[in-house]
Amino acid sequence: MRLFLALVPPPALRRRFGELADTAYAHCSGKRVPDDNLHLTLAFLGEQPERQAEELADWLSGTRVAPGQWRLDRWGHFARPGIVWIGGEPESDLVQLQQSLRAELEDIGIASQPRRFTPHVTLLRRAEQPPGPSLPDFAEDWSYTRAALVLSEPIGQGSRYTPLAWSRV
Ligand code: 2AM
Repeated sequence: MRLFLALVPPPALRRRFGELADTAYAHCSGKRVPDDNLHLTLAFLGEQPERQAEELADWLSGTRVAPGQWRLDRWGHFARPGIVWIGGEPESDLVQLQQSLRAELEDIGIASQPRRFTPHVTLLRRAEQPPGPSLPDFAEDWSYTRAALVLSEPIGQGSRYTPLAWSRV
């Protein structure tokens, strides 16, 4: 089972991210992430056996994530996979959150990626162009209280994401 830990945006924010994905697509082309799949990855866990997935779900259900607010106000780009994303200040509370989850995962014997974390929400993959200055300014605040353990399954050309467990609030 391919698993990751993520923050999942509430519906109104997801729609707003979807609008930004449309805007990015109009400028950069590539493969737009469907609204249902828009998220922030906190830890990519890779392939895990079913029993490990159950243990992870138990662990996360008993774990509290420090609630926080994240301001997204900039376009970003990872050149190699052609990823266009939105994000914010590189030094946010999310970095501490990612590091503490990574450490807790290590304690229960699970390695996760990435080691160096740039908080971002991927909007496009395999973009033909990087985001340029013609993209509009924006600012969105994301108040988060919990993280999800998400199952990723291939469907057609893309992936289906299904939350399996949530952290305690
Ligand atoms: P990203 O798109 O937000 O950058 C589910 O597959 C999520 O896990 C993806 O959205 C991707 O995050 C992240 N991911 C996939 N493969 C990964 C890898 N090898 N290392 C780190 N993160 C990965």
